[in-house]
Amino acid sequence: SRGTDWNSNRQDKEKETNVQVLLRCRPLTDDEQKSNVPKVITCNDSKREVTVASKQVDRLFTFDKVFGPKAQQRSIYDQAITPIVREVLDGFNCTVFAYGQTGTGKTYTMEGGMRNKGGELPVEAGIIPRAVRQIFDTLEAENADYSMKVTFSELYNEEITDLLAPEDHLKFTEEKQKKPISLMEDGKGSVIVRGLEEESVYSANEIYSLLERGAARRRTADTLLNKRSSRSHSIFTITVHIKETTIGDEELIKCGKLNLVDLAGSENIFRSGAREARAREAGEINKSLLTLGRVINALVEHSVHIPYRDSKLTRLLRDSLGGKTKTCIIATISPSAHCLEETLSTLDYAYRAKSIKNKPEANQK
Ligand code: ADP
Ligand code: ZZD
Repeated sequence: SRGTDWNSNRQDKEKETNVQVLLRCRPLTDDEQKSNVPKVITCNDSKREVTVASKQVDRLFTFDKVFGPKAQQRSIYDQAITPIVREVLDGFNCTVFAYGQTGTGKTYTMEGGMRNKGGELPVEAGIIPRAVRQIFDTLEAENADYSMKVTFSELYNEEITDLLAPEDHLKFTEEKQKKPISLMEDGKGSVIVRGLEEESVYSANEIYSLLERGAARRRTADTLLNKRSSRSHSIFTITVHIKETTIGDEELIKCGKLNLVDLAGSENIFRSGAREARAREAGEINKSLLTLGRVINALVEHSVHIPYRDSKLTRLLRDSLGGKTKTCIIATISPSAHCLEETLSTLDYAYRAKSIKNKPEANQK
């Protein structure tokens, strides 16, 4: 009947949530400070506003959260990511993207820096190590019966590299490690990556050693090819299965997944005219980043056709954009006047993404 239709329709609507968009502005570097580089960005964290001073008119943007240059790694994590990780442990899929020009702090935000070794996390630890810690701390505190898997991969030039591939796969030429990784549809509309090492992990320290392996492998790839890291996307995924004991004898398994994605530098798209032509010639066009922009535009404009299938990144993260995953985008910018043009394009891009709606749904087996 019409009554029930209206009812289910309303329930559907209630489940919709917008993609959360956060803005982070890094401080001026020591060098920038020494050479008195002018700042064009003012952040008002409590009002969630960022203002850009430009030649003619100032522009003001509001985001779901704004983190100015003084914001510490810990406060970003506590305010923005803690609730997301809680959702993962409640059986949701969640994705956090870092988007911005190279040098604005994407990797600092997602991974952070490691200053000291040993038990405690360094103050500069980013989202990945902190999420790992929160997940283990929570599961241990709840005395949960769980299993966990992680993958860490890099997407460069439409090819996926496994950053966790075992050593012996790497002793041979690059060809050998590249070959087996491919994307497959699983029949239920999701995409799976075939040939990616899925490591079962039992402690936070075990994950940290894997991260170390991945970071080292990436550094090797970087020295072999200049600028590779700014043109590649890195994707770290944790999957947790939690056994629920219900009052009856039924056994429920909650499954949550967290994707942490450090995107290629956004300067690799939105080029115009001659720069675009030159970039094309140099093979610098980043198909995945371009398609991500097109997917966002198509979703914002409610287009009939969303071009997910046009790149590996958008196939992999399809569910994070308009699907059942809860998604958060962290846009990173520099305060410097020298970056004004790129900063405005990042802010416009991020602002558009705010209107994308997802319909998060918990997984249950
Ligand atoms: P991206 O990944 O966007 O290319 P990085 O994360 O490599 O940028 O950051 C560029 C530099 O700026 C690094 O030296 C990093 O440590 C520093 N940096 C970035 N964001 C911050 C921040 N919020 N506070 C202090 N240093 C930062
Ligand atoms: N950003 C650093 C890695 C880099 O670019 O090399 S920081 C965190 C997440 C994913 C991969 C690495 C890390 C990182 C790290 C540093 C050095 C050796 C291993 C891992 C890190 C930082 C703080 C706590 C845990 C891991």
